[in-house]
Amino acid sequence: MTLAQLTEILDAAAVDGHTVDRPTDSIELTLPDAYAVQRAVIERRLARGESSTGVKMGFTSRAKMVQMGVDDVIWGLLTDAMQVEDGAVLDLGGLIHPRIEPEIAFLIGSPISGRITPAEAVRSLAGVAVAYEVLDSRYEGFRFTLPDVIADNASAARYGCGIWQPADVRDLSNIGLLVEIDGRVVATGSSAAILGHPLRSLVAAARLAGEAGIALEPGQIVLAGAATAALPLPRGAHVRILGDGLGGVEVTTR
Ligand code: OOG
Ligand code: MG
Repeated sequence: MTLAQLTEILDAAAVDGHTVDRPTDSIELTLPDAYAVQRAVIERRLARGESSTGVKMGFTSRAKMVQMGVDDVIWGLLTDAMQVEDGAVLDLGGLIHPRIEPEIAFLIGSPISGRITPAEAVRSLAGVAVAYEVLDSRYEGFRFTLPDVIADNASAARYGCGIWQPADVRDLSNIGLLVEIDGRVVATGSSAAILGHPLRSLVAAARLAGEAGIALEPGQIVLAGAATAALPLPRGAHVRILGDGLGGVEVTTR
């Protein structure tokens, strides 16, 4: 299997919602190869008319590293087709085995790339919001190695953000996060779970952008990574994510 073939296979799998074999079961896939495939999959989507909306960080919390059995921070690329408006109904029809996780989202206000400090990261922001990510690994049972999941765009499927709040007026180090499904609290966590401070995830995103030879641009979003393990997302559910002093975001599935 060539990288071009793998790109086509993973693109089709994400579009129609079917599982595929893990590439590392049959070929050797280096991390740079895996990122090249991830980029090529997204380029196919952009060529079909989608637009880039930012990046998502993965495995920035211990809860996620332990749940998925990997231990390196990665990223995936977001497009407008993955974006869900706050309060909207999300059709899970095209997804395989969706999971939802609570996140903190950053809105970029001025370009960042390469090595920056947390203080520079916060100054680059136009806003911060409570968010969720809907994951849908294209591998059976959400089982993968690091190169597999990177090639599969870090399991990205959908995401939604609450109302943007000013980022520089509050301490983001320990924001309590709560996930409710149908009015019942099903998970709680803290933004501190994200690399000890979610701004570190933004710093890591800028570093990965620098390594990829790009910048995170004004208007783009950075999902900082989940603060808890991901939860199975059923149809017909009303999910609400609340962040202490940061508002919330809601979605209803069908
Ligand atoms: C990979 C994506 C990880 C996060 O927030 O840590 C991720 C997966 O768990 O399938 O999005
Ligand atoms: Mg995530």
